[in-house]
Amino acid sequence: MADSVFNHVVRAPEDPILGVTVAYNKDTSPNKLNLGVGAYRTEEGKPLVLSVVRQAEQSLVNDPSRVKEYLPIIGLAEFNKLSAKLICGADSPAIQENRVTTVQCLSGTGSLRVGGEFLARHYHERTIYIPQPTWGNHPKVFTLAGLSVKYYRYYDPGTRGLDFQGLLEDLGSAPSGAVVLLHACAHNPTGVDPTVEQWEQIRQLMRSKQLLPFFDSAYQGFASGSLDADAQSVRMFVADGGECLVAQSYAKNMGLYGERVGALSIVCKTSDVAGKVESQLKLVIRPMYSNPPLHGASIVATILRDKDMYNEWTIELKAMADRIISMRHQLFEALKTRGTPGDWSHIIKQIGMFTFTGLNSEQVAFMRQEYHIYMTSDGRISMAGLSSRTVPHLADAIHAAVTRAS
Ligand code: PLA
Repeated sequence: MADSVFNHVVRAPEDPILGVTVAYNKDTSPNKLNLGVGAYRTEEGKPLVLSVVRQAEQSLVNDPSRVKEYLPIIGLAEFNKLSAKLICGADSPAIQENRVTTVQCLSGTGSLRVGGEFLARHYHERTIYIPQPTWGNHPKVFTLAGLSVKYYRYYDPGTRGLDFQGLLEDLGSAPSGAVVLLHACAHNPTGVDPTVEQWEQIRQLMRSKQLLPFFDSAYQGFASGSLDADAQSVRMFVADGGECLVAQSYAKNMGLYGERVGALSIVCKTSDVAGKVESQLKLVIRPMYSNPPLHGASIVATILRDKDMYNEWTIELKAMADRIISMRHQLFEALKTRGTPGDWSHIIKQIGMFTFTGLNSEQVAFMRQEYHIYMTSDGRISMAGLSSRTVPHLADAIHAAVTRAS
């Protein structure tokens, strides 16, 4: 023991998001509630496998012609094509003109990482601007990819809304050519998105300064219930003919969390450039994990290629989005009924999976200790983990935290 060559290794802290689940799993209280990680639960508090996903898996399993060969380095060709169409729009000129290269990656995270490594190797400006705040893994992914991370103002805690002026100022003073990470919709953790008019202003500013957009699309369809509405920001940037990167995840919108299925698309000016970019993406991927897994991408391709399955997916997706919105209303009403001090209207105004409550880390710790409710220390709660049954418990906890622990 004493002579281990790893003696000097210090214990690392748990991940700020996934570590919440680790702590939750150790809790023996029957009332415990995990609102940390963004994972959809049913009204019964159970994980959900979409019925259309079960169908797709059945048809895959029943097809004896299917084998387990390696996929190509860039993954399943049909999956890639359909993924680009899903985010850019089926009639996107960029796709018709063959200017989009898409590679299958390990969910959203893997897509961001591959995109980051490509930029670090081949793009002239190594600085990426990410919103303040953002998903906690963003700065780590991009730093390790070899980019240098800077922040732009995004959220105003005073208004619990977008700091649009700050955003425009910070992007306006970024060096020409810098990469800018944008959440396509349902900004994590704030739940605050720009309006379409604001997106248009952001687009004009970024194009005028040659800032390169890198979209993170982890919640397409999950925010509004409409796949098209949630892709609007990306489509505005694709429609102007300029270049951009998009990381897509099927974790939330198809419930394929653990299958690790996602895609990186790079929209280029010409098909010749897109082809060369793709050849270099292969050199990023091959030494990292060689090629991506087959099963998840096959499920997605099965659903996206079939009109009936696709329609069924949109219905199930809308139901998930609607249930989350209904949880927002129930929680808001429950706090109103309790007369909890403060303005809680942001719970119903915010978009997507999370509510950025404004609770501080002491209040979060209090709720964990006294009520066995688990959330990230920044006060973010996953609305998708809530149900009609657990709303009163959460409302009691928030009420107590606000009135006693502050
Ligand atoms: N981008 C954003 C903005 C995300 O919120 C997440 C997941 C990802 C990318 C990556 O997802 P994927 O690799 O699974 O496709 N964020 C979760 C989970 C839901 C996590 O932290 O890993 C969250 O609770 O914030």
